[in-house]
Amino acid sequence: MKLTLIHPCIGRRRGDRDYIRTWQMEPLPAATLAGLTPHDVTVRFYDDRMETIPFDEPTDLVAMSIETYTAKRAYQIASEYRSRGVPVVMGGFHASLCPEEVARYAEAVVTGEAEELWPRVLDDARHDRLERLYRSTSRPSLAGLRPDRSIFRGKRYLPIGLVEAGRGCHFKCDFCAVQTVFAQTQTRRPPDEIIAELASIKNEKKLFFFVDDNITSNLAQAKEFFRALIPLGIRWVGQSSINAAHDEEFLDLLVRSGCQGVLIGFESLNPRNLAAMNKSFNTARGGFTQALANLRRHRIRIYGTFVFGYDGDTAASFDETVEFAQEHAMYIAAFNHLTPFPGTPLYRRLADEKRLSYDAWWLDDRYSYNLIPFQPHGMSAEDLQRGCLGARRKFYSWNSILRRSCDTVNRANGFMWRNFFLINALHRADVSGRNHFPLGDESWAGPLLTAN
Ligand code: B12
Repeated sequence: MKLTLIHPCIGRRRGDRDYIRTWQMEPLPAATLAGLTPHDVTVRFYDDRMETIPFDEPTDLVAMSIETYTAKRAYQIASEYRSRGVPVVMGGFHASLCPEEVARYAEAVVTGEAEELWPRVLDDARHDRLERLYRSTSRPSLAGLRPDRSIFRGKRYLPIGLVEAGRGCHFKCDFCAVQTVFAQTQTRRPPDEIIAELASIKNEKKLFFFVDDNITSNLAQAKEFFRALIPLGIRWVGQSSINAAHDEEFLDLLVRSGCQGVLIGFESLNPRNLAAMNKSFNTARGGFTQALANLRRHRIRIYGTFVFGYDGDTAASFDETVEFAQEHAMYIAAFNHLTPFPGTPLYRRLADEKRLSYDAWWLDDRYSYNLIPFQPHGMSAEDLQRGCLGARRKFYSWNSILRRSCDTVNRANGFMWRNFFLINALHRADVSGRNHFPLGDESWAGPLLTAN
């Protein structure tokens, strides 16, 4: 049996081959599926972000992982294969959030995690009896997880090793697809298995990215893992909630285990906005100022993420927020507009308030990256869009990059300082590169092939 795994891109401008460089990392969902696939199945993998998919190459089954932003492109790719008689299976976040929609463009849809279901799906495909919907009803154990990274050989990824230590987060932020899909639960891999995986790829990567939604979701387990990590001597970055920054033992272990920086979702400087998104825990124990001072004392670099468009935001919010990120000399930062992902409490609230501007923004031909898919309060959609773009331009201006590069934490070691310039330059280029990036390939012609 021949299986073709595809990682779809968000889209592509007509006639263009370029894709957003800062997003070109090794996709773990594909490696995870390859690792769960029996050895008698021949696996091929194509990354739509960086190579042309050979639709005419013979294959028995195509499998794709789809996110809301990549759904439209995935349906285009599926139409190509399905018109050639090849069955397509889709899974991933968007499939879990809207299985009915996805089922229109695929022979089979898998919701939730693949670990327990994937062998059955393959067996059903082999015997020509694919079911329309496979639902993972409980959280599988992550013990024994072995992503197969051989599928990435020869491709042009950023030189960062992506590894999972756990999945999910216990917080209930109203905008977050993760809390919806994993029902506010978190599962973790046994530390010795993560260490073995890291050791096997340690020589190929200079920096690791633990892709956990919130590596500190269970602080006690995180500490146990960081202790086990110390002897390995790797450099790593990850995503954390701010509450962990108030725990001295945690911060100490973070540094000793090789952590170079953490992504923290600050989201907003406005407590009213934080309350609306169910993220008031951000203001606990001295809030941002105290947390940032603690992180600075331990020389942890910050990737701050901010969101604009909650009802408390005004025209002044953009400058205030960028100045805050600059004042704290954040290594990098993201300034995104609020995005209603289907299935989230936020999406339901905006739908109830009749504030969504499209039936399904991710499929609408009028929609492109950075357009605001809902009606904000306190400013127009255009002002919100301009404000986000302006914030990114200001934070990634050469002046701001240079000033932040002089910060003692950002230049605390040569490796991260050299990378500071590289990463900031990439993000600077992507500010314009992302703007109005199309969803779906603009040069793809023809109607999407639906199942019924
Ligand atoms: C790492 C990461 C990134 C990396 C990209 C990594 C890469 N390889 O290129 C970076 C930082 C670049 C990134 C960028 C973005 N990301 Co991101 N990212 C993640 C993160 C944290 C981890 C992804 C991962 O590798 N997980 C490990 C894999 C193994 O787990 P998994 O994806 O859950 O897969 C399991 C199941 O879902 C299922 N499954 C998945 N696919 C398939 C397919 C089949 C056929 C089957 C059977 C099963 C199956 O089985 C897997 C194993 O159990 C996720 C959150 C998360 N928990 O997944 C967000 C997440 C995927 N990102 C998200 C978003 C919004 C984005 C951006 C749009 C952000 C932005 N505005 O800039 C961009 C878009 C990039 C793009 N698509 O081109 C959202 C997507 C939400 C949604 N509704 O689609 C997520 C869920 C975060 C969130 N909190 O909402 N991201």
